[in-house]
Amino acid sequence: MTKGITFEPVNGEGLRIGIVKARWNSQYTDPIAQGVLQALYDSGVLAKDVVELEVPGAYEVMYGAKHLIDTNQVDAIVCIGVLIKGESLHFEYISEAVSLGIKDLNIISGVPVVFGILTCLNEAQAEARSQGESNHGYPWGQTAIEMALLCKS
Ligand code: RBF
Repeated sequence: MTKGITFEPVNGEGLRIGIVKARWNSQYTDPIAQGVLQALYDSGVLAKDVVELEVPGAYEVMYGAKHLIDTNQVDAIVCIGVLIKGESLHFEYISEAVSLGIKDLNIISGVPVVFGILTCLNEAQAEARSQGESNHGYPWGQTAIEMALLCKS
């Protein structure tokens, strides 16, 4: 499915998984979220145990994830956002903030938070990483299950 990574089969039944998805670049974040969901269901996670949250942009996914953690709704979270480099410096600032923010949540909260943020130089890269066989959402869903099981072990 994705270059350089393999996953053992796991049983995700009973795990509660959060998906925090940015609406910015939704033509890419929507199929990525579908890929995450497919991985969760393929591993036995029940639909009733999936909490989906939408936020405006990638900068807001950290707050969304923190909210799910603070309200004890989930065992692991996948944050989904797609940043595409533009004319301004926003790409650099938002990418760094989100990367560090998700890192902080992992270290401080004890709930695994998957870095499902694409940082793309152009639309073609975003397209290639969010569609079909190379949709990164599927392995990010598998990662969430593996880390939730690790957390409970
Ligand atoms: N959010 C994204 O998720 N992806 C982007 O590529 C993106 N680019 C942005 C570019 C500019 C110039 C601005 C002002 C915002 C951008 N955002 C993007 C939105 C950002 O993540 C956030 O929602 C807003 O800055 C409000 O906090």
